Amino acid sequence: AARTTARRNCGGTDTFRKTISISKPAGKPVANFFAKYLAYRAGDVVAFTDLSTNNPYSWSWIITPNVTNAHYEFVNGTSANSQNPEIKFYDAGLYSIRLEIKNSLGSDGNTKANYIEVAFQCEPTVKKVSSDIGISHVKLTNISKVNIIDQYTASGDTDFTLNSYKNPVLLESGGTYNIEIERPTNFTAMRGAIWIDFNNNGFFNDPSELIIHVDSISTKKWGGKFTIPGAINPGISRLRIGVTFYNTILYSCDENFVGEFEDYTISLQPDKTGPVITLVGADTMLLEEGRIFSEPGANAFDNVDGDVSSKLRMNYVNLKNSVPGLYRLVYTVKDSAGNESNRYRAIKVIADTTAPRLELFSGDSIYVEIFKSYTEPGYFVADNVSPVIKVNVSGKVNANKFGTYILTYEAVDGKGNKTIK
Ligand SMILES: [Ca+2]
Ligand SMILES: [Ca+2]
Ligand SMILES: [Ca+2]
Ligand SMILES: [Ca+2]
Repeated sequence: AARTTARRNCGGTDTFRKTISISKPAGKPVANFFAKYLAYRAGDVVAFTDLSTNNPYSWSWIITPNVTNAHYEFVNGTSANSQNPEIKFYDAGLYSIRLEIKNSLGSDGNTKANYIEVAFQCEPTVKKVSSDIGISHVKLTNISKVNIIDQYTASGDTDFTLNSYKNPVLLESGGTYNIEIERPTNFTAMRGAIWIDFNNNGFFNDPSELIIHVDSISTKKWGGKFTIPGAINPGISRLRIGVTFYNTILYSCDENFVGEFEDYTISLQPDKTGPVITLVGADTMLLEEGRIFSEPGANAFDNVDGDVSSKLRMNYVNLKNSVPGLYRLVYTVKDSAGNESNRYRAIKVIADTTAPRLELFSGDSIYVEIFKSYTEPGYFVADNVSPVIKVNVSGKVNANKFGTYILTYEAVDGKGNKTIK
């Protein structure tokens, strides 16, 4: 513990204690780092995370573009000597990133060549804006009907707007999504289109990048379903929505006569989401000792593969119906991309409370002729748990004397549950 005395300007004295742990590095530092995404647009900010080991105390970041006049800047209060810098890339190109670090035992450097890819982002323009030929609401839902974009804007207030820059919306390969676009009025028929830059090059004219187009929209709402292809360039990309007058051409990147454009920042990724498992019946089920568990089943639904219930595997973890206790049933399923999901059901085996089943042969009443000897007709007995049940028969029959005689049959299982007849 360090003891420090601090003096204040006003003349008073404060004493405080502070515990500082000082550890020696285990060895020379090893430089490493990463950025969450590798493909960006000119003007995007890239956050780098230091992954170096052995406690470096100094960091130096060296950025080398593959073309001249590619500009970048350390932003958000970071510098070339920050541990986790944020860099804004102004120009298209490939950027090699080198991190040099030091600790008291030595130094290390790590270069990732052409690590960050920055593409020029084409943007459209519109000569005339109109609130009728505009976009006032964008709703994007995933296969589970969860809204992943639900954005209200003024209709036709600007020709081009970039939305949701801070929180890119995740769109996964193979995933099916539904998009609905709205405008406040429908005086004029308009033309609408939606594009996604799947190969992440800043343009929307590559094969299958026009995901939805409607030539004449006379309603307030339009849109539809689309699926993200398997061939994508993973990273931060754009979804673009554009509208114009119905009988004019809609240009995703050039000058349009009338209309409105909105971009949404998206994160294009392979399928990383496992199926959702839904249990039929309760999460915890009671099972009486000795009874056979009847599995009510489960369903599994994947964001890409859809219904994968037939691929569900079930595994009882040491379920013993003869031993009261808590057991677990594990449901496991994998989607076609190999993402695995698990879900559990608890099975509580409770003590035997069921009395034995006892059936008397020849029914409950028997008539015996006087002076004929009485022969016990017998009985059937069984229990849900105990294998052998002893039956005590009490009472006597005197066949030499008229009368009614009562015999009592008592069957008891191993837990003391009784059946008396
Ligand atoms: Ca708008
Ligand atoms: Ca493209
Ligand atoms: Ca999946
Ligand atoms: Ca029993």
